[in-house]
Amino acid sequence: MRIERAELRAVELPLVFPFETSFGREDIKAGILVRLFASGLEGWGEAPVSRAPLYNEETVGTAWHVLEEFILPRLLGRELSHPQEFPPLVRHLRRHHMAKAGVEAALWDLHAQANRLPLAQALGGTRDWIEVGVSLGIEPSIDGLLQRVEAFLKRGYRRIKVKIKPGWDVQVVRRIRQVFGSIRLQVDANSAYTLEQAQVLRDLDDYDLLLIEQPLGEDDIVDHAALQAQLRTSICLDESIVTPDDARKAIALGSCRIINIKAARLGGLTAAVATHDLCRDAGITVWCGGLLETGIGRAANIALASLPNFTLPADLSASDRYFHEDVIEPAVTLNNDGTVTVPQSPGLGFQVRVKRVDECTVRKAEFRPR
Ligand code: OSB
Ligand code: MG
Repeated sequence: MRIERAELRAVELPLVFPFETSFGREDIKAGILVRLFASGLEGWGEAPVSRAPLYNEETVGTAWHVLEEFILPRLLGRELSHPQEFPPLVRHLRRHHMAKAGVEAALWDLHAQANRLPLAQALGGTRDWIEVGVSLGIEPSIDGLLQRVEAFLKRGYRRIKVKIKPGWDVQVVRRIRQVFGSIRLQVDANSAYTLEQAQVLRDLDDYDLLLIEQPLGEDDIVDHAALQAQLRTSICLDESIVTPDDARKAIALGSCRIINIKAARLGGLTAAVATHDLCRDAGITVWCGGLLETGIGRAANIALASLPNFTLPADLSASDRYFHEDVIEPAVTLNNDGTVTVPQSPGLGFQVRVKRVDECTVRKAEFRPR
């Protein structure tokens, strides 16, 4: 199909409660939505960038710039027969993975619609429902966090992830275990520690965590290998793995036993599936991460998480965990058994509420072949 026209929107959605990690606090979810028009169809994708370069180096501003000046001009007016033809078109552009991933997701949506396939099936997904957990930020007090944990367990979430940083780690995990017993529990440090602080991470070994996510440097795999050798608990890498090849190297070094797969961090769904397959062949556990995406990004994450080697619960919650009002309908809901149903209709499997998207749009532009 020929890509005739593109629309970019920078969006901002207020979060139902602030999300604080070791690198900062977010009150709103920012991002860029990509809408592509081809053969009477429209496809949607999300680049889940933030306003500041805190999780990774990208921002709303950098992604917009690179999309407008470099990525969209490579695509507009071009004839593509499969979304996998897109990554080679932009391979010479270094990094900017979230910007690329937003476009690739819209291409996958178009491709799935054109072939009357649910996106999950187009990607090789096999599950009708996925197990999900909730990711909870740093709170002003441990009691406040315990109340959140209780509320989400009551709603049926199958595992809890809590953000940690020095001073908000062992005592937090100890209290959660005391109050909630043997729930499935994991922690995410977002690079808040150094190898010199390994003792505190070793102390976490007593709490039977599913994993410790990205304890050390955001680009490190060497110190993580040294740390993994000292820990019983599995290290899971997030920030450090930005290409399938990074996964191969981290596995070879023994830097982790688990990998968090995010299509946006890896530059698109194609690279995410490749990383999933590589980890399956290496016997490495993977699960699907999230970046507080709007319903558009989350719909793609649901489809991705339906692939067979995603064996731990995804960081993927119902719409109401993030927003009062999502940009898709129906909203994502949690089943009573702590799962989310994978839609069976073509494409994303959700309707984009363009009116709601309009309300959230803070910048908009349209692009045609030059
Ligand atoms: O490190 O996994 C992370 C959100 C923003 C930035 C980084 C991370 C996260 C999450 C959120 O943990 C998971 C979700 O989307 O529910
Ligand atoms: Mg993480």
